[in-house]
Amino acid sequence: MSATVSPLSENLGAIVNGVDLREPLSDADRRTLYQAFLDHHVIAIRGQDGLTPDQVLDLSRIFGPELEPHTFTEFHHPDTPLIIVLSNRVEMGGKPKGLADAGTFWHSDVSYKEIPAKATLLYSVEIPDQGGDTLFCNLTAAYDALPDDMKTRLDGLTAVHDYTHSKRDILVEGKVAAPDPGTHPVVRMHAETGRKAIYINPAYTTRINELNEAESDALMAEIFDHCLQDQFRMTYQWQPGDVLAWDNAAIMHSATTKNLDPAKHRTLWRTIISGDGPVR
Ligand SMILES: O=C(O)CCC(=O)C(=O)O
Ligand SMILES: [Fe+2]
Repeated sequence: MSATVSPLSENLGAIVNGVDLREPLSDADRRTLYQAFLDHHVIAIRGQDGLTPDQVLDLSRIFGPELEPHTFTEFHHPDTPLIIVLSNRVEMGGKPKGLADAGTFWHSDVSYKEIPAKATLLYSVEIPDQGGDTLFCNLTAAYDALPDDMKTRLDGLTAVHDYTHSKRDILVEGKVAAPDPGTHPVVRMHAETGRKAIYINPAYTTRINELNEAESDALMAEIFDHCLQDQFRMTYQWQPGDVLAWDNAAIMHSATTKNLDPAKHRTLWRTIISGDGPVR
């Protein structure tokens, strides 16, 4: 048995079949998974119930050598700080089992830091029969589809990404200290594929540095309207035992867990694969 790759939707993503992640992966399968990640930006491997935390960490390292713990220590997996638990379950005594509403806005993971996350991996432990989809937007295709004059206009612009833009509630509760904002190019060049992608997002990007505030707001609104058209979008419907890995240099995503019925339980494990330097 060896890995095969087929498209997940017209606009982005791929399904990888023919792998059993409970068994050691061959080098050839690891390469196939990584190439599918570069080519399709989001990859899904289904039917992988019963993975251990170590297996999830090993799998995450296909996408980069360094994993990083989430800033929010409260929901680290009991076995390892490199896995954070996302869950709307509440344990006996009222203690939440995980982070209940991570990323319920369009964002690219950790873009607010000088060195953002290269990739993110989610492993679904339990999934409700309805709701809790994750939404994706292909920022590489959105860049390619821009008119040439807009590409020229964006060339050389930089923008500020600030954690406090969308996370004010957590900060007010005093649970985390705000990292210093990051500054990145508005259009980034993928370190491995050389493809360009738009790299601003509604959750964290506060300002295009080279423009005045009104111009910056107007240009960002125009770009977000362009990106969020149906032709660049994919909705991922989870099943238990799914592994999803995505390339934060090529897509943005949004959780929909704010709309989840509290009687329906959703629990995932999440790892963050570190970037290897500033965004270019
Ligand atoms: O729970 C989800 O659907 C996605 C959460 C998210 O944004 C993330 O894990 O980076
Ligand atoms: Fe996210």
